[in-house]
Amino acid sequence: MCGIVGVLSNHEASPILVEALKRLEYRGYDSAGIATVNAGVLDRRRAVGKLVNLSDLLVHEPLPGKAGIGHTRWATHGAPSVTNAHPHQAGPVAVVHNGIIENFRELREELASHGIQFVTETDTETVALLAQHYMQNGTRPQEAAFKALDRLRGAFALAFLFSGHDDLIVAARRGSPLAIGHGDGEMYVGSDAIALAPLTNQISYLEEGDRAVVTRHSLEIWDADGTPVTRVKKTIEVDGARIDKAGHKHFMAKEIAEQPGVIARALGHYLSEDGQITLPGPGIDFTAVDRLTMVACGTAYYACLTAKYWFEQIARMPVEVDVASEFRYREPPVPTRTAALFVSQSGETADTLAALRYCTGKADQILSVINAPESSIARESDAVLPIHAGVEVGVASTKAFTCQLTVLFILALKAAQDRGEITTNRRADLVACLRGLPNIISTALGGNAEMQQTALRLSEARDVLFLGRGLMYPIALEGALKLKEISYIHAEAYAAGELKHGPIALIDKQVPVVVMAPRDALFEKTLSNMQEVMAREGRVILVSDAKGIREFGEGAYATLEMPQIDDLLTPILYAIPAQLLAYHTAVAKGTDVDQPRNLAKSVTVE
Ligand code: HGA
Repeated sequence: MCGIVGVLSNHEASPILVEALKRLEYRGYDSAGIATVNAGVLDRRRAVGKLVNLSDLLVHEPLPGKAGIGHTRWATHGAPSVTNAHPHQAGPVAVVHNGIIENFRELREELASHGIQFVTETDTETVALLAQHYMQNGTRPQEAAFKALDRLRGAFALAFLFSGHDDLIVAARRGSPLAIGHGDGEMYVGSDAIALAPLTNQISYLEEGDRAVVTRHSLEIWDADGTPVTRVKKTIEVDGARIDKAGHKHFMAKEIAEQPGVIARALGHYLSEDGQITLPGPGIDFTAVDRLTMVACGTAYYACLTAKYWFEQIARMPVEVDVASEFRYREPPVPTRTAALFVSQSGETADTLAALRYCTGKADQILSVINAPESSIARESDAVLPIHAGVEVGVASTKAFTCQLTVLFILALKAAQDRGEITTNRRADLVACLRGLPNIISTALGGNAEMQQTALRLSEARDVLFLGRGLMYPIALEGALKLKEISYIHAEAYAAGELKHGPIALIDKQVPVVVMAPRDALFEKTLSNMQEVMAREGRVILVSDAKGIREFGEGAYATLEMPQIDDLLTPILYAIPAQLLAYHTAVAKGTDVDQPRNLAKSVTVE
């Protein structure tokens, strides 16, 4: 959350900053701002709402200067307003920040006791004021910034710019990622390398606790102990996909449509020609562990919940799944011979990273399933399993979810194989089914028009329930989450068997109930729950295969037919209607699909 960028250029900084911020807007769109130094003078422009408002402002009030910093905000402290927008300036210092300064109240009191006044409600302003305070007795900008950094508790990525210094940015990372880009006589700072992609593919990633002093021709870095260090300069793959909707109305639509291709790509990385499972790097030997603990947030958590069924069913392996923000503070015991697995699209999810750190040194193996191979979670894992989904821009995760599921399924299959719990034939069957998945998903995507029709009905509802049993329960949860996220309709998911333990009280003819029920071993049980809903005038939208719909479809308010697939792989397939229903409902309601209110991608704060 919150995107940071900095440039020391030989060209005008404003357009470069705005272009880089466009690629960071997925991190927050409450406000945006930039500051530059021009002929020694520090000045800034800020606007509430999306980046386009800042661009418009810059047309009328240009901001010259070749050195600058920029920010796109997801507010934690203080409402989205111009006053609270970054960069925050205190005299000769401007600061952009991603994270939370946890001791800001205490620091504010201290600064107030020196007669220093605050103009914003943010935690970040404290950093600018502290640096200004330290500069007052003639301390050089770099030292003043470092002294300010010494005082901060919490998580941050920060970039400082100073009046009178048009060849200096001070940057620091603690808890939030920061990358330094090397250009030709130019230097850049960015929350992620993708933001800098059009500028350079030469990147040095700051490590936890690093501080950097950046000029056009130099980069000096000190680690958390204050020791001068060098961080390798890597050539990264430049991905231009971020700002291209490829003819689709929304990034989310594009990313939903990309799923057959990206799943095929993921399969190509994990399955050899002869059907063997090929894990990258050291992989994992499942005979060396007895249990698995999986930790994640949001959609990735539902991917873990699905994987729990797989590991338990086919590998007969005990699995715990937990929400990272609960796990990390509960501090659960981690028994010996436990592998801990962390799932995060961005690889920067603050709570998941903290949970990983809690397990480091306690679990036998730290594994991660991520989309961003250079992320903090990836770098702190013993074995990294990339999902190969490509850049995901839509805030509501789609292709990352199905790619996470694909990789987790392969991992469960590997566990079953290592533990001798699966026959060669069954394993070969499942590998063949996996290979057929991209085609089956393409078929499911072909049902888009029906989804659109059904979504029109959903768009009129105030509340929607999702039901599923077994492997469909996590998909019901994901369906409800997607709908909430982008259409703002209140949606809840329940394990179908739980219905009569409370939620059935909500049923009446105004409440659509989406039932995810392939014709699997649990179908008849779910069928009974559907009957219970219909007996109370609830409107069932049944998502099932041809057989399921033939047997039950009659009394349903609507039916959505899915292709046939092996029961074990139904979650990956049924994720498609969950996504499409939410997408079309949001479009029908006219909400901002790619940038839903209050949300941001890459949750780097607690
Ligand atoms: N605390 C700062 C920055 C918020 C942030 O990093 N969000 O992801 C603010 O509220 O402006």
